[in-house]
Amino acid sequence: MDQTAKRDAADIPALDIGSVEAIKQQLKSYMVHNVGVDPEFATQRDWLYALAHLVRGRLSEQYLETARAQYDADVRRIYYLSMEYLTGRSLLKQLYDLGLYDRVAQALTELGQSLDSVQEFEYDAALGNGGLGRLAACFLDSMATHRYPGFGYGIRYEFGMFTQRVENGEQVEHPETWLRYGNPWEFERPNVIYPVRFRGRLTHFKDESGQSVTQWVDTSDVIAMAYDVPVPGFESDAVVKLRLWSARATRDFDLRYFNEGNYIDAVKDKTISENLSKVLYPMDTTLMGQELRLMQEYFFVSASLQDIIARHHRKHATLDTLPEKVTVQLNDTHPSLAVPELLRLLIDHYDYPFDKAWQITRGVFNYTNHTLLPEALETWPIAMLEAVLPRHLDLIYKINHEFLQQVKYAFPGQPDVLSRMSLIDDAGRRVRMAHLCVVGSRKVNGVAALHTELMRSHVFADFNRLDPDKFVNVTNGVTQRRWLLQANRPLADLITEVIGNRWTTDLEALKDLEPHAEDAQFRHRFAAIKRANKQRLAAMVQDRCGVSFAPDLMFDTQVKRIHEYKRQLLNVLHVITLYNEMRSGRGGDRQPRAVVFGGKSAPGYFTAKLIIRLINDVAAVINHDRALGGRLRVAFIPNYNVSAAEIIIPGTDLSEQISTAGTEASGTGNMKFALGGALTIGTLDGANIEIKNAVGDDNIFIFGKTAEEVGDMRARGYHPREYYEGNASLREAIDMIAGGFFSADDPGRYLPIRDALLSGGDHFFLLADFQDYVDTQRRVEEVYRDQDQWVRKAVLNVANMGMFSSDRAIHSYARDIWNVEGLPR
Ligand code: B1N
Repeated sequence: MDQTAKRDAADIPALDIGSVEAIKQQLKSYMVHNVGVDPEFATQRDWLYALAHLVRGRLSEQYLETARAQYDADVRRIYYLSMEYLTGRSLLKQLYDLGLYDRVAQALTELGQSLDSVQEFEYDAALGNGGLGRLAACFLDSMATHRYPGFGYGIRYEFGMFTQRVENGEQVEHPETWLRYGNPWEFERPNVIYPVRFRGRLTHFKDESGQSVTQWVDTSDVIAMAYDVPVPGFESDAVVKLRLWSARATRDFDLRYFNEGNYIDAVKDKTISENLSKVLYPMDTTLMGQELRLMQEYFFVSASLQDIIARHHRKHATLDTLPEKVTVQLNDTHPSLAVPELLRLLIDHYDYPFDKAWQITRGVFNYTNHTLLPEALETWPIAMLEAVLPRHLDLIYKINHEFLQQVKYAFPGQPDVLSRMSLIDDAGRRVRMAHLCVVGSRKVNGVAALHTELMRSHVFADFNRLDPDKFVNVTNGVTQRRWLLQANRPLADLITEVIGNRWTTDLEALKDLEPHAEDAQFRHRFAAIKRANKQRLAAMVQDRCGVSFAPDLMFDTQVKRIHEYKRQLLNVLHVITLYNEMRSGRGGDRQPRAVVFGGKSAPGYFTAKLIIRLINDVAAVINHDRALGGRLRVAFIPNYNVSAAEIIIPGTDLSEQISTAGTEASGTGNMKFALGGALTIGTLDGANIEIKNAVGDDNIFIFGKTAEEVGDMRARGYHPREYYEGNASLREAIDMIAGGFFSADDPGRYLPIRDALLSGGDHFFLLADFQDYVDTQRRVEEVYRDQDQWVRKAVLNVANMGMFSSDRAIHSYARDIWNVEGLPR
């Protein structure tokens, strides 16, 4: 090739999408060339695919530019390792990011289509359970927007989070076939493949120089194949790559069996190895110690590290510089095997001695802890690790030996400290993955101030004494592009009209709204937008639940995973109390309200499923009680997911954030609601505390025991029965549930709920917080009745959400943990 030809090939061609006319031409061309359909007969879904392919083409241009710039500058790269990415739909996001929204909407209109209806055909990418997965999606958006050299790794699950249907009031799980029509955003990379090894055995021998060498042999291998999804930033021209691994059977494996002539068994075994990326485990903060899950975790970690090393080698001959050029963020302990895996690669494949390899490894990783709930802390049985990953277990023992030497030196004569800090549990049967992460990481962070404090003082107290600088806080955040600009366009437009659009990339700018809280004209427009959003939510409730919500009701919402610690049951107890007061006229004149619930339960979580059923039973009784005259309505919206959240959150007046203090690490829904102009009723838990500090005590409704008080009660002995016996309305509500008032067809259905509260010990202190909650709900009503005052507070909430942007979170990871700078916007 001569120089001119080379230069020509190096030019990145640009799609012409500069005008409505050009976009129309491109769309028709994509319809013919990529979708293979006559534009005249194309369906709405066909238009979605033509459009998505066009947008993907533009993203690819930007990605290549981004990648070239990063390669040339030899930047320090940030790798985010997460088992979950809860992206939702992407079309509108990409159009906003690329500044194409208006032009594309116009082009579609001129083609006789509508962007609004076409975009509905996109499936939600639900490769995550809840907050942890959604946080990962927000972080990729913020990294791209602020031009950080970020890169995400995960698993391309064929079945993401299940679809929830409600049948006879009960959750029923249905598989989510989101790939049925293909994923138009991804690039399949059949040539980006790595072997991932499992099982086998270890052999030990001495090499020529007398060094002892361990070899891992006779393994069964699976191939990891890459799919790349470009994630654009907002008006930044930068793109972050999300690389998702899919499991394939090795060729070798196929050949062996095919040659033996056992066709059926060969295909069967092939299916078994391809099962690795089949399904997302639908569990949020509760674990299931299944071998397949362990294998998934190792599968994506091993492929990702091999890929990271390959990319490093394109520019650097040695791995000595890995800590300087690479930083890896572990999203909880799910990718914790990355620590022994990098160690293994350095020792077994690149001939580093243990000490040097361990030094490099420790310089690369950081770990984010997302929960302190004991049932969610990962530990794996040693016997399972020995069978599935014998070499890693061997290295974990070596790491532990080294580490405990250091502990002995730091805390002489304290054997109890040694056993508390060990990577192996007291019984010697399980590996503590969180300890492995802490020992293998440069920085460890919690996700809200209280959570980090509890992490330092409780679960990692010994580690904190050993190395206090290791522990830092980075409070979570959410992207204002999705949760305000996209999900609440009318409010976004009003804000921009009044204070300009700087808030889209610097949320602190919202502070300029504060004076407008005193402007009656502004409040009036703000309230009108809320009302329209409530009508949109009411239409969804009508459609999905067949329940009508009048827009002057106060819309009171609790949407999140169903879990005892999140205390949906406390909300139900309040709803029943309100019902009793309304129908007896006992409580005086009450503010009419519509209570919205939504969320999925882990399929095997008996109590959570029973709570869903109770909500639906209570809703049926209340909604059919004509004596109420529509003053109280209750709906459980099935299949809560990102797309549903985009409608539910902006249409809410009151946000329920009522977890037992000390249990919700951060919460991120709390931030989305406040950003959408809802007021919060909440406990002093997770990021609620920081929201309270930001908006001021007068603009939030706080109730309940503090984390410290909860701790004291637990230590001193807690007696839920005393609350039951001492509180008539609480007793009435519980007795109605337990006595079959809401389940006439099966009066004993909810006895397990009464037992969990009374004889079971009420682990989450619902009864202790009940009266304060009910009283605080009264205060909410009083404020709501004074709409002027309510709207003023709502405006002040929005104005003070600046710090809850995922941009702020990412800047703080970059400064305090990663030591990287974004390229200028
Ligand atoms: O992570 C979110 C926090 O805002 C929430 O408070 C927290 O509950 C959530 C095992 C988890 N913690 N742990 C998980 C998810 C899946 C799984 O298999 C645990 N999710 C959270 C973001 O920081």
